[in-house]
Amino acid sequence: MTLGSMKDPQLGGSPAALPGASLQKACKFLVLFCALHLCVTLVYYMSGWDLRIFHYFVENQQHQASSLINSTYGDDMLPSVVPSTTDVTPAHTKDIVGNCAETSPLLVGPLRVEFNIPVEINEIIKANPSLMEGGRYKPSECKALQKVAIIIPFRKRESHLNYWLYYMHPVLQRQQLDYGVYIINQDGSNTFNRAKLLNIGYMEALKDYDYDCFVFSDVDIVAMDDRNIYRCFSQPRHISVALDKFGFGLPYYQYFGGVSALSKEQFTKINGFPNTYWGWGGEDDDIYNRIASKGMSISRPDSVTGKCRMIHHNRDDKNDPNPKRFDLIARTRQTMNTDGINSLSYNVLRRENFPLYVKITVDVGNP
Ligand SMILES: *[C@@H]1O[C@H](CO)[C@@H](O)[C@H](O)[C@H]1NC(C)=O
Ligand SMILES: [Mn+2]
Repeated sequence: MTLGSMKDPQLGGSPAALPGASLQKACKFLVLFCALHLCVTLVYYMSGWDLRIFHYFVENQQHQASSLINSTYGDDMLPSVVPSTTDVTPAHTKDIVGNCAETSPLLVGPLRVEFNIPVEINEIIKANPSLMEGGRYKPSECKALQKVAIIIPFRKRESHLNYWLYYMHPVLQRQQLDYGVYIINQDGSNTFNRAKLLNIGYMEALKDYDYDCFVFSDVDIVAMDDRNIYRCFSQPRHISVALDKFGFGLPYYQYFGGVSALSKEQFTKINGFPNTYWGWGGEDDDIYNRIASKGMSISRPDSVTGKCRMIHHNRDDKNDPNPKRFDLIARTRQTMNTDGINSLSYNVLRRENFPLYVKITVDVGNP
């Protein structure tokens, strides 16, 4: 036997003891190696499932989850969590010549984003000669895979909007999207209603074009990597998963604020967003609850691709934390069928086509 004939200098005992000891050692090593291999395989297998497992957990816990997290930690002292990466890229059905590639060849990856030098609207217009009026774009080199309406709730944030346009228009063009930018401007000085403005953006964008995907973005958040595609996925997409404000992670696992994307089907399935959240906070948690209650999960990019910068600012006037938000998010399941796109009422006061965006000024009413 070859094993038995091997010399082991550490075992200086009688020659007869050698074969047994070596065999035992080899077997131990083999068993250890197998166990290690099994563990590694198991960890890899499990990591692909953690979102789904968490989703079931959250479904049962959702009434407390969000409220507990935000009331325990202060608004600016939230712990960061590395987001998980379980996106399901929609299956490629057919590859007709002329369709844009699944991954745009124009992407460059990480981007430098700074907010220290104010940008002029005219230089942004000059830098984006391929844009059509109203901030519309369509790639000329291929047929875009999705028609995306970018909806931005707004009130008196001109300088933030300029930064957003300056950084995001080139990114969206490199992503080869057929897109349009809609600024939904809340008229007057009543309490702000972000989610209602998002619902209005959905309705108004559809009057322009047959959009199939809706990206809902805060005006003060810019992507730091153009591989973070502003498009829809087989599950509702959370885009701003690694904000600098939260240490480039999620403030809590169910966080769905900042920038997100829902297809027309996904949006319709949850009856759109709530209209009843006046003031700051909770509306994004309500949207999360709607998605979870319809059995959908959240698709997210990894925490490197998902890096985003937020412009620092003081709390706006008439956007104080909504004291009712915790009670509201506890009742999403009961209210979502009657509060949403099917109960939306508003008045459009102005619709203006600017070179870089469409601005729709609306009266959203009062609490
Ligand atoms: C919790 O904090 C996040 C991050 O600031 C915010 O988006 C969300 O609306 C808050 N939720 C509640 C219930 O306050
Ligand atoms: Mn902000």
